[in-house]
Amino acid sequence: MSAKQQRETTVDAVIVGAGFSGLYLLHRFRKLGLTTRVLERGGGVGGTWYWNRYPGARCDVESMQYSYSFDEELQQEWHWPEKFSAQPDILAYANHVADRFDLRKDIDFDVEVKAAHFNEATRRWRIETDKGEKITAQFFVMATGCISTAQTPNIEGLDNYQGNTYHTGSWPHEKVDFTGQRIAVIGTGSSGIQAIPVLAEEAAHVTVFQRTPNYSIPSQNEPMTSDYEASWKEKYPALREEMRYTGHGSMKDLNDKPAMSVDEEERQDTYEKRWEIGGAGFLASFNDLLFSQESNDTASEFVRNQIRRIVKDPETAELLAPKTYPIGTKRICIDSGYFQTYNRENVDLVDISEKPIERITREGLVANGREFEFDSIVFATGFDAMTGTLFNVDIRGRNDLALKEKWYAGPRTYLGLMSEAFPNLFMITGPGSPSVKSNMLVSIEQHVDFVTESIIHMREHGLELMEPDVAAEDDWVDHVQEAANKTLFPRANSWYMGANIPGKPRLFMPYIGGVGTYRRICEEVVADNYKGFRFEAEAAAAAAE
Ligand code: NA7
Repeated sequence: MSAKQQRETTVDAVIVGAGFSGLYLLHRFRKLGLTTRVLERGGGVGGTWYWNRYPGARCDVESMQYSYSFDEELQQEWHWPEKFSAQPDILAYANHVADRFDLRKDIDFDVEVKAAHFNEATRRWRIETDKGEKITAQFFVMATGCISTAQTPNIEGLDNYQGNTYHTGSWPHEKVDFTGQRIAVIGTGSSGIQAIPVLAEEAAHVTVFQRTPNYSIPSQNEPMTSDYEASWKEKYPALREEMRYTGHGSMKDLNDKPAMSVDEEERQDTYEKRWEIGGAGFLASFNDLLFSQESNDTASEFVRNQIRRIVKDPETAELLAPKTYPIGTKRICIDSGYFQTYNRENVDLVDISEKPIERITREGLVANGREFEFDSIVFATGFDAMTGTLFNVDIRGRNDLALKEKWYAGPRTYLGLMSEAFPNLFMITGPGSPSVKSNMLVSIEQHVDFVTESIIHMREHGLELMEPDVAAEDDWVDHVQEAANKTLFPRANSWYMGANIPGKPRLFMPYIGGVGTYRRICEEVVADNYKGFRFEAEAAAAAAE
């Protein structure tokens, strides 16, 4: 009998995904004595960092902050080679964590979950995999990440193309050699912006197809210095605790002044300094950049002027300068020499903002009435974010209600953790939680701790099922929208708004009220006897009543 066949098919918990959420969940569930199976679509751990192996892939949060805090020895012993880590280093870290805590033995790789149905009679989830295995579990956790379903646009003729195609979000494991090739890159979000400078160094020619230009700030990445590392490690527990109550779950040094409260000289000076420091801290230059259009305009114009300064060809510079949405309302990009790349002889920019790519041909593609030939096409076209991966599984709760059906007009959750009619289904960093508007590691740890402690609470009180109240959920859904509507975020056609996926409801999916504020709300919910959640006693206990 193979090791896999010996695995139990009735367990306390099934976790989908072995990224940073799934790994930490498994660690905590095990300590609790829960029998747990983790089912992972990929061939290894690491989630996002397993799939996104494109050249130049790098985290846009500093590694001293984008790492686990739950184990003091781990955070003291691990060494990050750079300030902003490259994908291979983050993947190595995920593998180290899996080995260090001996997690692999409860993870099945190369297994895709197809369906999960809640059975009201048995009060258990029945989970079905693509291998035909059926597993019964009391708790079912979707730890599938927020941006894990890669999206290739449905362009006519794609199947006829004779060259190679790649998607940044599902990159081959072996090195792709682009030497001497003419390549197209479609998409200029974070992935395109990171990949283009590296591809341009290798390929004979790169043509970038841009639908919407992005604001990007230099990362000013550098090798980790021992002083900087020590400054974090000396005070790690205290700094981590401070991060948990910040706006975004990271230390950004927010200037507490509004942009228009200072004169033009101070404003420009502030932006200059932040640009020199680099990274997403640029958006913390003033405290109202994401709330006031007037203030935002000054930051947007500063970045446009930086682009005009860097890019030598004025026409290209103008095309690269975003003008149709406020800075920060589409995810800010962090780059290493992106705009400078357009000064290279072997890089061209094609603006497709007016007319989409017409079709893909055997040799290349047609855009703006012009035919291009390419050896390879790289799709850096993003993801069906926040809900896409949840909907890929046929999740059904009470009365056979499909999650996709319940959420047809947009996600409905309480705290981004659970949805009414789906008892004991937890989502890690689900829609309606700070998730992608935060340092993911901080939000992941908070959700994993919340879920684990909820299960401890249930066990201590003889409770079997946990589920939000409809009223609490409705209020939370409204609150998520109210918080978004106080900001400039709804003004952009971003993936936060579902706008990149044809037919997806247009509404802001993450909770923008702040990581610290959200955490306090969760703490109050628990302190108030899990206000907004209802529980059902274990069946035997209920029958005895
Ligand atoms: P993004 O940020 O969604 O970027 C995708 C890019 O692809 C963006 O420029 C899109 O233009 C473009 N796109 C998407 N579909 C098309 C079509 N059909 N034609 C032309 N261009 C298209 O994804 P990334 O992978 O870069 O980044 C995702 C997140 O990963 C990132 O925010 C970080 O959190 C890490 P659009 O702007 O929609 O006009």
